[in-house]
Amino acid sequence: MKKISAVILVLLAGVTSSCMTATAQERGAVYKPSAENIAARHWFQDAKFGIFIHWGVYSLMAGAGEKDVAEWVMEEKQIPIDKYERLATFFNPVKFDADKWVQDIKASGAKYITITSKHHDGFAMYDSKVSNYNIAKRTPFKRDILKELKAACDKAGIKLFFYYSQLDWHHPEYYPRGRTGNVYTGRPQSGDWDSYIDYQNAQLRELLTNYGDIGGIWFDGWWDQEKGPMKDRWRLSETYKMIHDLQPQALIINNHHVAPYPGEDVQPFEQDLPGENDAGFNTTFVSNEMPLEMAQTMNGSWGFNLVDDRFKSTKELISALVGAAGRNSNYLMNTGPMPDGQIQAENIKTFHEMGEWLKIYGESIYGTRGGPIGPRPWGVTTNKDKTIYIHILDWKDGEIFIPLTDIKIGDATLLGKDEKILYEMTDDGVIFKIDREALQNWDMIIKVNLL
Ligand code: H79
Repeated sequence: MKKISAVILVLLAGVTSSCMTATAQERGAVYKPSAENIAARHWFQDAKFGIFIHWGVYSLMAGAGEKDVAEWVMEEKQIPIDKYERLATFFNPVKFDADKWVQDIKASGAKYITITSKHHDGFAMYDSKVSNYNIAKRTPFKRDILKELKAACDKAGIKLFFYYSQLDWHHPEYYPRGRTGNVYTGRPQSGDWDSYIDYQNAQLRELLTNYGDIGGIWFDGWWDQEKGPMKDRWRLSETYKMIHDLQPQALIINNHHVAPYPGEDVQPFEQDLPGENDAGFNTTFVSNEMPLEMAQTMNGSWGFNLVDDRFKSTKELISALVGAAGRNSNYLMNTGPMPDGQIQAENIKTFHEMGEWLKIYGESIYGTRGGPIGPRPWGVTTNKDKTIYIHILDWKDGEIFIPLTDIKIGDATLLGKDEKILYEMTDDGVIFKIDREALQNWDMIIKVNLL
Protein backbone atom coordinates (compact mmCIF):
# COMPACT_ATOMS: atom_id res chain seq x y z
CA MET A 1 0.00 0.00 0.00
CA LYS A 2 2.73 2.38 1.04
CA LYS A 3 4.73 1.53 -2.05
CA ILE A 4 1.80 2.16 -4.35
CA SER A 5 1.09 5.58 -2.92
CA ALA A 6 4.77 6.43 -3.18
CA VAL A 7 4.67 5.48 -6.86
CA ILE A 8 1.56 7.60 -7.36
CA LEU A 9 3.24 10.50 -5.61
CA VAL A 10 6.27 10.23 -7.86
CA LEU A 11 4.02 10.09 -10.90
CA LEU A 12 2.03 13.06 -9.68
CA ALA A 13 5.17 15.01 -9.02
CA GLY A 14 6.26 14.32 -12.59
CA VAL A 15 2.92 15.47 -13.94
CA THR A 16 2.96 18.59 -11.82
CA SER A 17 6.34 19.74 -12.95
CA SER A 18 5.83 18.97 -16.60
CA CYS A 19 2.32 19.91 -17.60
CA MET A 20 0.19 21.32 -14.80
CA THR A 21 0.31 25.06 -14.65
CA ALA A 22 1.93 26.73 -11.71
CA THR A 23 -1.45 28.16 -10.73
CA ALA A 24 -2.97 24.73 -10.52
CA GLN A 25 -0.05 23.68 -8.33
CA GLU A 26 -0.41 26.74 -6.14
CA ARG A 27 -4.19 26.64 -5.95
CA GLY A 28 -4.05 22.91 -5.22
CA ALA A 29 -1.32 23.01 -2.62
CA VAL A 30 -2.29 21.95 0.87
CA TYR A 31 -1.48 24.50 3.54
CA LYS A 32 -1.80 23.74 7.21
CA PRO A 33 -0.93 26.81 9.27
CA SER A 34 1.41 26.15 12.20
CA ALA A 35 0.30 26.56 15.80
CA GLU A 36 2.28 29.84 16.01
CA ASN A 37 0.56 31.06 12.88
CA ILE A 38 -2.91 30.25 14.22
CA ALA A 39 -2.07 32.07 17.46
CA ALA A 40 -0.88 35.07 15.43
CA ARG A 41 -4.13 35.06 13.48
CA HIS A 42 -6.07 35.26 16.74
CA TRP A 43 -3.88 38.10 17.94
CA PHE A 44 -4.44 39.85 14.62
CA GLN A 45 -8.21 39.50 14.78
CA ASP A 46 -8.28 40.74 18.36
CA ALA A 47 -6.09 43.74 17.43
CA LYS A 48 -8.63 44.92 14.81
CA PHE A 49 -6.96 48.22 13.96
CA GLY A 50 -3.65 48.97 12.22
CA ILE A 51 -2.02 51.94 10.53
CA PHE A 52 -0.67 51.61 6.99
CA ILE A 53 2.31 53.80 6.05
CA HIS A 54 3.22 54.61 2.44
CA TRP A 55 6.57 56.34 2.43
CA GLY A 56 9.25 56.40 -0.23
CA VAL A 57 11.19 58.64 -2.59
CA TYR A 58 7.86 59.27 -4.40
CA SER A 59 6.80 61.24 -1.28
CA LEU A 60 9.09 64.02 -2.55
CA MET A 61 6.95 64.43 -5.67
CA ALA A 62 3.87 64.79 -3.44
CA GLY A 63 1.57 63.90 -6.34
CA ALA A 64 3.07 66.51 -8.72
CA GLY A 65 0.04 68.75 -8.22
CA GLU A 66 -2.56 66.10 -9.06
CA LYS A 67 -4.91 64.63 -6.51
CA ASP A 68 -4.82 61.11 -7.86
CA VAL A 69 -1.07 60.76 -8.13
CA ALA A 70 1.29 59.84 -5.30
CA GLU A 71 3.23 56.58 -4.95
CA TRP A 72 2.36 55.88 -8.60
CA VAL A 73 4.04 59.09 -9.83
CA MET A 74 6.74 57.21 -11.76
CA GLU A 75 4.12 55.36 -13.82
CA GLU A 76 1.56 58.16 -14.02
CA LYS A 77 4.11 60.72 -15.21
CA GLN A 78 6.14 58.16 -17.18
CA ILE A 79 9.39 59.08 -15.47
CA PRO A 80 12.29 57.01 -16.83
CA ILE A 81 14.45 55.14 -14.33
CA ASP A 82 17.54 57.28 -14.86
CA LYS A 83 15.55 60.41 -13.94
CA TYR A 84 13.52 58.82 -11.15
CA GLU A 85 16.71 57.59 -9.48
CA ARG A 86 17.68 61.21 -8.88
CA LEU A 87 14.85 61.50 -6.34
CA ALA A 88 16.83 59.31 -3.97
CA THR A 89 19.69 61.81 -4.01
CA PHE A 90 17.32 64.48 -2.60
CA PHE A 91 15.63 62.26 -0.02
CA ASN A 92 16.69 63.64 3.34
CA PRO A 93 13.80 63.44 5.82
CA VAL A 94 15.61 65.10 8.70
CA LYS A 95 12.48 65.35 10.84
CA PHE A 96 11.92 61.59 10.82
CA ASP A 97 11.53 60.38 14.39
CA ALA A 98 10.35 56.78 14.70
CA ASP A 99 9.37 57.17 18.34
CA LYS A 100 7.19 60.17 17.52
CA TRP A 101 5.47 58.25 14.69
CA VAL A 102 4.79 55.34 16.98
CA GLN A 103 3.50 57.56 19.80
CA ASP A 104 1.00 59.28 17.53
CA ILE A 105 -0.02 56.01 15.94
CA LYS A 106 -0.43 54.34 19.29
CA ALA A 107 -2.61 57.24 20.41
CA SER A 108 -5.05 56.28 17.63
CA GLY A 109 -5.69 52.96 19.32
CA ALA A 110 -4.01 51.02 16.51
CA LYS A 111 -2.14 47.89 17.56
CA TYR A 112 0.07 47.38 14.53
CA ILE A 113 1.78 49.18 11.66
CA THR A 114 2.27 48.04 8.07
CA ILE A 115 4.96 50.01 6.21
CA THR A 116 6.18 49.98 2.62
CA SER A 117 9.57 48.26 2.56
CA LYS A 118 9.56 48.47 -1.26
CA HIS A 119 6.77 49.88 -3.39
CA HIS A 120 6.24 49.38 -7.14
CA ASP A 121 9.08 51.82 -7.88
CA GLY A 122 11.48 49.15 -6.58
CA PHE A 123 13.23 51.44 -4.09
CA ALA A 124 13.99 49.68 -0.79
CA MET A 125 13.38 51.74 2.34
CA TYR A 126 15.92 49.66 4.27
CA ASP A 127 19.58 48.69 4.04
CA SER A 128 19.35 45.86 1.52
CA LYS A 129 22.50 43.95 0.67
CA VAL A 130 21.13 42.44 -2.53
CA SER A 131 20.64 45.79 -4.26
CA ASN A 132 22.05 49.22 -3.61
CA TYR A 133 18.81 50.82 -4.80
CA ASN A 134 17.90 51.58 -1.22
CA ILE A 135 17.66 54.33 1.38
CA ALA A 136 20.97 53.50 3.09
CA LYS A 137 23.06 53.49 -0.11
CA ARG A 138 21.43 56.06 -2.37
CA THR A 139 20.19 58.88 -0.12
CA PRO A 140 21.98 61.54 1.92
CA PHE A 141 19.86 60.35 4.86
CA LYS A 142 21.50 56.90 4.88
CA ARG A 143 19.46 55.61 7.83
CA ASP A 144 17.59 52.31 7.80
CA ILE A 145 14.15 53.59 8.73
CA LEU A 146 12.73 50.07 9.08
CA LYS A 147 15.32 49.33 11.77
CA GLU A 148 14.46 52.52 13.63
CA LEU A 149 10.74 51.94 13.30
CA LYS A 150 11.04 48.34 14.50
CA ALA A 151 12.96 49.46 17.59
CA ALA A 152 10.31 52.10 18.33
CA CYS A 153 7.51 49.58 17.79
CA ASP A 154 9.14 47.05 20.10
CA LYS A 155 9.42 49.67 22.84
CA ALA A 156 5.76 50.61 22.46
CA GLY A 157 4.34 47.08 22.07
CA ILE A 158 3.19 47.67 18.50
CA LYS A 159 3.60 44.93 15.87
CA LEU A 160 5.28 45.77 12.58
CA PHE A 161 4.37 44.32 9.18
CA PHE A 162 6.27 44.92 5.96
CA TYR A 163 4.51 45.78 2.70
CA TYR A 164 6.47 44.37 -0.25
CA SER A 165 5.61 44.98 -3.92
CA GLN A 166 6.03 41.93 -6.12
CA LEU A 167 5.69 44.25 -9.09
CA ASP A 168 8.91 46.19 -9.74
CA TRP A 169 9.26 49.11 -12.19
CA HIS A 170 13.02 49.33 -11.64
CA HIS A 171 14.49 45.84 -11.70
CA PRO A 172 15.71 44.94 -15.21
CA GLU A 173 14.90 41.25 -14.86
CA TYR A 174 11.22 41.92 -14.14
CA TYR A 175 10.51 40.70 -17.66
CA PRO A 176 8.25 39.96 -19.47
CA ARG A 177 6.51 43.09 -18.20
CA GLY A 178 2.87 43.22 -17.20
CA ARG A 179 0.39 46.09 -17.30
CA THR A 180 2.74 48.74 -15.94
CA GLY A 181 6.41 49.78 -15.89
CA ASN A 182 6.73 49.43 -19.62
CA VAL A 183 8.78 51.15 -22.32
CA TYR A 184 9.05 54.55 -20.63
CA THR A 185 11.21 53.11 -17.84
CA GLY A 186 14.05 52.67 -20.32
CA ARG A 187 14.81 49.06 -19.41
CA PRO A 188 16.07 46.66 -22.09
CA GLN A 189 13.28 44.58 -23.61
CA SER A 190 14.72 41.38 -22.24
CA GLY A 191 15.29 39.82 -18.86
CA ASP A 192 15.21 36.65 -16.82
CA TRP A 193 12.01 36.47 -14.74
CA ASP A 194 13.29 33.77 -12.41
CA SER A 195 16.31 35.80 -11.47
CA TYR A 196 13.91 38.61 -10.50
CA ILE A 197 11.97 36.21 -8.26
CA ASP A 198 15.28 35.08 -6.73
CA TYR A 199 16.05 38.73 -6.02
CA GLN A 200 12.60 39.31 -4.50
CA ASN A 201 13.05 36.29 -2.26
CA ALA A 202 16.53 37.41 -1.22
CA GLN A 203 15.05 40.77 -0.18
CA LEU A 204 12.24 39.05 1.70
CA ARG A 205 14.80 36.88 3.46
CA GLU A 206 16.54 40.07 4.63
CA LEU A 207 13.25 41.47 5.93
CA LEU A 208 12.61 38.23 7.80
CA THR A 209 16.07 37.85 9.29
CA ASN A 210 17.37 41.35 10.07
CA TYR A 211 14.46 42.93 11.94
CA GLY A 212 13.57 40.42 14.63
CA ASP A 213 10.08 38.97 14.79
CA ILE A 214 7.68 40.77 12.51
CA GLY A 215 3.91 40.68 12.17
CA GLY A 216 4.01 39.54 8.58
CA ILE A 217 4.44 40.43 4.91
CA TRP A 218 1.81 42.40 2.95
CA PHE A 219 2.24 41.71 -0.76
CA ASP A 220 0.93 43.89 -3.57
CA GLY A 221 1.34 44.11 -7.34
CA TRP A 222 0.51 40.51 -8.28
CA TRP A 223 -2.30 41.94 -10.44
CA ASP A 224 0.31 43.49 -12.75
CA GLN A 225 0.63 40.08 -14.39
CA GLU A 226 -2.98 38.98 -14.02
CA LYS A 227 -3.52 39.19 -17.76
CA GLY A 228 0.18 38.90 -18.48
CA PRO A 229 2.47 36.03 -19.35
CA MET A 230 3.87 35.61 -15.85
CA LYS A 231 0.54 35.22 -14.03
CA ASP A 232 1.43 31.72 -12.86
CA ARG A 233 5.14 32.29 -12.44
CA TRP A 234 5.40 34.12 -9.10
CA ARG A 235 6.51 30.94 -7.30
CA LEU A 236 4.11 31.78 -4.49
CA SER A 237 4.34 28.39 -2.77
CA GLU A 238 8.12 28.60 -2.57
CA THR A 239 8.08 32.19 -1.33
CA TYR A 240 5.35 31.56 1.22
CA LYS A 241 7.13 28.45 2.50
CA MET A 242 10.33 30.41 2.98
CA ILE A 243 8.48 33.05 4.99
CA HIS A 244 6.66 30.54 7.17
CA ASP A 245 9.87 28.55 7.73
CA LEU A 246 11.81 31.65 8.75
CA GLN A 247 9.07 33.10 10.97
CA PRO A 248 6.11 30.78 11.60
CA GLN A 249 4.10 33.53 13.29
CA ALA A 250 4.49 35.92 10.35
CA LEU A 251 1.16 36.37 8.57
CA ILE A 252 1.12 36.41 4.78
CA ILE A 253 -1.31 38.87 3.25
CA ASN A 254 -1.47 39.31 -0.53
CA ASN A 255 -3.47 42.16 -2.05
CA HIS A 256 -3.96 40.40 -5.38
CA HIS A 257 -7.71 41.15 -5.44
CA VAL A 258 -8.60 37.48 -6.10
CA ALA A 259 -9.57 34.57 -3.85
CA PRO A 260 -6.76 33.59 -1.45
CA TYR A 261 -4.01 31.15 -2.49
CA PRO A 262 -2.80 28.39 -0.16
CA GLY A 263 -0.14 29.72 2.19
CA GLU A 264 -1.87 33.04 2.75
CA ASP A 265 -3.09 33.85 6.24
CA VAL A 266 -5.24 36.97 5.91
CA GLN A 267 -7.48 38.08 3.04
CA PRO A 268 -7.14 41.81 2.33
CA PHE A 269 -9.55 44.24 0.66
CA GLU A 270 -8.53 47.59 -0.77
CA GLN A 271 -10.70 50.72 -0.32
CA ASP A 272 -13.81 48.57 0.19
CA LEU A 273 -15.45 46.74 3.06
CA PRO A 274 -15.16 42.96 2.58
CA GLY A 275 -17.77 41.82 0.09
CA GLU A 276 -18.28 45.27 -1.43
CA ASN A 277 -16.68 46.41 -4.65
CA ASP A 278 -17.10 50.13 -5.20
CA ALA A 279 -13.44 50.34 -6.17
CA GLY A 280 -14.06 48.06 -9.14
CA PHE A 281 -11.09 45.75 -8.63
CA ASN A 282 -11.98 43.84 -5.47
CA THR A 283 -13.25 40.29 -5.44
CA THR A 284 -16.62 39.80 -3.75
CA PHE A 285 -15.44 36.41 -2.53
CA VAL A 286 -14.97 36.68 1.23
CA SER A 287 -13.19 33.89 3.09
CA ASN A 288 -15.03 32.60 6.12
CA GLU A 289 -11.95 30.77 7.36
CA MET A 290 -9.24 33.39 7.29
CA PRO A 291 -8.92 36.72 9.09
CA LEU A 292 -9.87 39.66 6.89
CA GLU A 293 -8.42 43.14 6.57
CA MET A 294 -9.69 46.27 4.85
CA ALA A 295 -7.10 48.86 3.83
CA GLN A 296 -8.29 52.43 3.30
CA THR A 297 -6.85 55.89 2.69
CA MET A 298 -7.68 58.84 4.97
CA ASN A 299 -7.95 61.11 1.92
CA GLY A 300 -7.77 59.76 -1.64
CA SER A 301 -4.11 59.00 -1.56
CA TRP A 302 -1.70 56.38 -0.18
CA GLY A 303 1.57 58.28 -0.59
CA PHE A 304 1.80 61.92 0.55
CA ASN A 305 -0.15 64.25 -1.74
CA LEU A 306 0.27 68.00 -1.42
CA VAL A 307 -3.10 68.96 -2.88
CA ASP A 308 -5.37 66.12 -1.83
CA ASP A 309 -7.39 67.59 1.01
CA ARG A 310 -10.31 65.19 0.66
CA PHE A 311 -9.76 64.05 4.23
CA LYS A 312 -12.46 61.78 5.54
CA SER A 313 -13.92 62.94 8.83
CA THR A 314 -13.07 61.13 12.04
CA LYS A 315 -16.68 59.99 12.10
CA GLU A 316 -16.38 58.43 8.64
CA LEU A 317 -13.15 56.67 9.57
CA ILE A 318 -14.62 55.32 12.80
CA SER A 319 -17.64 54.13 10.81
CA ALA A 320 -15.25 52.24 8.52
CA LEU A 321 -13.50 50.67 11.51
CA VAL A 322 -16.87 49.68 12.99
CA GLY A 323 -18.17 48.47 9.61
CA ALA A 324 -15.07 46.33 9.19
CA ALA A 325 -15.35 44.87 12.71
CA GLY A 326 -19.00 43.98 12.06
CA ARG A 327 -17.86 42.10 8.96
CA ASN A 328 -15.29 40.24 11.05
CA SER A 329 -12.52 42.29 9.47
CA ASN A 330 -9.60 44.39 10.62
CA TYR A 331 -9.20 47.98 9.51
CA LEU A 332 -5.85 49.20 8.16
CA MET A 333 -5.96 52.98 7.87
CA ASN A 334 -3.35 54.67 5.75
CA THR A 335 -1.15 57.70 6.25
CA GLY A 336 1.47 59.03 3.81
CA PRO A 337 4.24 60.78 5.73
CA MET A 338 5.79 63.89 4.18
CA PRO A 339 9.24 64.11 2.59
CA ASP A 340 10.60 65.84 5.69
CA GLY A 341 9.81 62.70 7.70
CA GLN A 342 6.77 63.95 9.58
CA ILE A 343 3.26 62.55 9.51
CA GLN A 344 0.77 65.11 8.19
CA ALA A 345 -0.72 67.22 10.99
CA GLU A 346 -4.29 66.51 9.78
CA ASN A 347 -3.67 62.78 10.17
CA ILE A 348 -2.11 63.14 13.61
CA LYS A 349 -5.16 65.08 14.80
CA THR A 350 -7.44 62.32 13.50
CA PHE A 351 -5.31 59.62 15.16
CA HIS A 352 -5.84 61.29 18.51
CA GLU A 353 -9.59 61.72 17.96
CA MET A 354 -10.00 58.06 17.03
CA GLY A 355 -8.00 57.06 20.09
CA GLU A 356 -10.27 59.13 22.33
CA TRP A 357 -13.29 57.36 20.88
CA LEU A 358 -11.67 53.94 21.28
CA LYS A 359 -10.84 54.67 24.92
CA ILE A 360 -14.56 54.80 25.62
CA TYR A 361 -15.97 52.38 23.05
CA GLY A 362 -12.99 50.11 22.34
CA GLU A 363 -14.47 47.15 24.21
CA SER A 364 -17.00 46.85 21.35
CA ILE A 365 -14.14 46.55 18.81
CA TYR A 366 -11.00 44.95 20.27
CA GLY A 367 -11.16 41.21 20.79
CA THR A 368 -14.57 40.96 19.12
CA ARG A 369 -15.73 39.02 16.10
CA GLY A 370 -18.36 40.04 13.57
CA GLY A 371 -22.02 39.18 14.13
CA PRO A 372 -24.18 37.50 15.39
CA ILE A 373 -26.18 39.09 12.58
CA GLY A 374 -24.71 40.24 9.28
CA PRO A 375 -24.33 43.90 8.28
CA ARG A 376 -27.53 45.92 8.00
CA PRO A 377 -28.20 49.28 6.33
CA TRP A 378 -28.24 50.86 9.81
CA GLY A 379 -25.02 49.30 11.11
CA VAL A 380 -23.42 46.12 12.37
CA THR A 381 -23.08 43.82 15.35
CA THR A 382 -19.97 42.51 17.07
CA ASN A 383 -19.63 39.99 19.87
CA LYS A 384 -17.26 38.84 22.56
CA ASP A 385 -17.90 36.02 25.03
CA LYS A 386 -21.47 36.51 26.22
CA THR A 387 -21.83 40.08 25.06
CA ILE A 388 -23.30 41.44 21.84
CA TYR A 389 -22.61 45.00 20.71
CA ILE A 390 -25.16 46.58 18.40
CA HIS A 391 -23.54 49.44 16.49
CA ILE A 392 -26.16 51.84 15.19
CA LEU A 393 -24.46 54.09 12.67
CA ASP A 394 -27.37 55.42 10.67
CA TRP A 395 -30.90 55.23 12.05
CA LYS A 396 -33.63 57.67 12.87
CA ASP A 397 -36.44 55.78 14.57
CA GLY A 398 -37.08 55.13 18.24
CA GLU A 399 -36.76 51.38 18.04
CA ILE A 400 -34.62 48.87 16.26
CA PHE A 401 -35.33 45.23 15.49
CA ILE A 402 -32.69 42.51 15.84
CA PRO A 403 -33.76 39.14 14.44
CA LEU A 404 -32.36 36.91 17.19
CA THR A 405 -34.69 34.48 18.87
CA ASP A 406 -32.43 31.98 20.58
CA ILE A 407 -30.92 34.34 23.14
CA LYS A 408 -31.61 35.13 26.80
CA ILE A 409 -30.84 38.73 27.66
CA GLY A 410 -29.51 39.65 31.11
CA ASP A 411 -29.51 43.37 30.48
CA ALA A 412 -29.03 45.95 27.73
CA THR A 413 -27.26 49.27 28.26
CA LEU A 414 -26.06 52.22 26.26
CA LEU A 415 -22.30 51.74 26.05
CA GLY A 416 -20.30 54.58 27.52
CA LYS A 417 -23.30 55.81 29.55
CA ASP A 418 -24.52 52.93 31.82
CA GLU A 419 -28.11 53.81 30.89
CA LYS A 420 -30.50 50.85 30.70
CA ILE A 421 -32.11 50.21 27.35
CA LEU A 422 -35.62 48.80 27.29
CA TYR A 423 -36.39 45.93 25.00
CA GLU A 424 -39.19 43.60 24.06
CA MET A 425 -38.79 39.97 23.03
CA THR A 426 -41.07 38.89 20.20
CA ASP A 427 -41.40 35.60 18.34
CA ASP A 428 -39.19 36.96 15.57
CA GLY A 429 -36.54 38.68 17.60
CA VAL A 430 -35.81 41.59 19.92
CA ILE A 431 -37.04 45.16 19.63
CA PHE A 432 -34.80 47.66 21.43
CA LYS A 433 -36.31 51.01 22.42
CA ILE A 434 -33.86 53.77 21.85
CA ASP A 435 -33.61 57.38 22.77
CA ARG A 436 -33.46 59.51 19.64
CA GLU A 437 -31.09 61.89 21.34
CA ALA A 438 -28.57 59.08 21.68
CA LEU A 439 -28.84 58.41 17.95
CA GLN A 440 -27.15 61.71 17.34
CA ASN A 441 -24.06 60.08 18.74
CA TRP A 442 -21.51 58.98 16.08
CA ASP A 443 -22.07 55.34 16.69
CA MET A 444 -24.67 54.52 19.28
CA ILE A 445 -23.77 51.18 20.80
CA ILE A 446 -26.16 48.93 22.68
CA LYS A 447 -24.31 46.49 24.89
CA VAL A 448 -26.35 43.36 25.39
CA ASN A 449 -25.23 40.98 28.13
CA LEU A 450 -26.53 37.48 27.57
CA LEU A 451 -27.33 35.05 30.35
O1 H79 B 1 -0.02 50.59 -2.31
C1 H79 B 1 -1.27 51.13 -2.62
C2 H79 B 1 -1.44 51.37 -4.08
O2 H79 B 1 -0.32 52.00 -4.66
C3 H79 B 1 -1.61 49.97 -4.60
N1 H79 B 1 -2.19 49.24 -3.51
C4 H79 B 1 -2.38 50.13 -2.41
C5 H79 B 1 -2.33 49.42 -1.09
C6 H79 B 1 -2.46 49.99 -5.74
N2 H79 B 1 -2.04 49.97 -6.94
N3 H79 B 1 -3.05 49.98 -7.76
N4 H79 B 1 -4.10 50.01 -7.08
C7 H79 B 1 -3.80 50.03 -5.82
C8 H79 B 1 -5.37 50.02 -7.69
C9 H79 B 1 -5.39 48.83 -8.58
C10 H79 B 1 -5.73 49.00 -9.81
C11 H79 B 1 -5.84 47.87 -10.66
FE1 H79 B 1 -5.04 47.95 -12.46
C12 H79 B 1 -6.88 47.71 -11.56
C13 H79 B 1 -4.93 46.82 -10.80
C14 H79 B 1 -5.37 46.04 -11.87
C15 H79 B 1 -6.57 46.61 -12.36
C16 H79 B 1 -5.06 49.67 -13.55
C17 H79 B 1 -4.71 48.60 -14.34
C18 H79 B 1 -4.09 49.76 -12.54
C19 H79 B 1 -3.20 48.72 -12.73
C20 H79 B 1 -3.58 48.03 -13.84
